[in-house]
Amino acid sequence: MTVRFHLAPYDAAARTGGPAQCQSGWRSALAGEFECETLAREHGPILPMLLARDVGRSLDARVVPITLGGDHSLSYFALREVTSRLGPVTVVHLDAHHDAYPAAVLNHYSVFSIASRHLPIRIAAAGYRHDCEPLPPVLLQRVSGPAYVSLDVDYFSPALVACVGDPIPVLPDRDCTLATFEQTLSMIDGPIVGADIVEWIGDDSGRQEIEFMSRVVRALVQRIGT
Ligand SMILES: [Mn+2]
Repeated sequence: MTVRFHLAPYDAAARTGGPAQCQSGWRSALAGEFECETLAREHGPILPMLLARDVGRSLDARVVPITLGGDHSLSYFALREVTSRLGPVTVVHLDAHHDAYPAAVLNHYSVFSIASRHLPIRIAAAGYRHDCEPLPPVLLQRVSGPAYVSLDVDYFSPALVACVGDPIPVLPDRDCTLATFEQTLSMIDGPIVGADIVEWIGDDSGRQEIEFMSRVVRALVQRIGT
């Protein structure tokens, strides 16, 4: 096994609650096929620290950690473990939002302004379309060297993934689909050393959306394994 999932039902750094309600959604999407460590939501404020510990253990075991959120602030804790062990990485960030608002505190919309200030990362983004110059659904340039994939599921068209806190319609001729996600993965030349899939309110999802997320997970695992 080359990957290990870390299920982190946490949304205390989100503007509205929701992404902590994801455990049954993720379990259905993983369909018992993949190794998954689940943290208890009741851990509350220390859950991000426990996630960091577990991600660190996976990295030490030479396993690629994939965090299943939970809100986007969790990416900071995973990235801190990844960069402290492996050095600089390119974060391939797929999201409808840039999540880099300047803020004094770490939360789900400031995560990449804080991470860029404190961690050795550079960001290669696709899919942004809210409160900024829109970006195409696929990376514009190839990524070399170690990469970390951070996928906020509101990257996808709300027609595909509706159970998110702040769905943003896709722009005409710029649909964000499984195909554009896979094309973005194919733009990564180096190894994927870690990943997260966040901001999914999976417990509210119906069968179709769960099956879609299952395909997203498989596409990511397949790319990591190659
Ligand atoms: Mn987002």
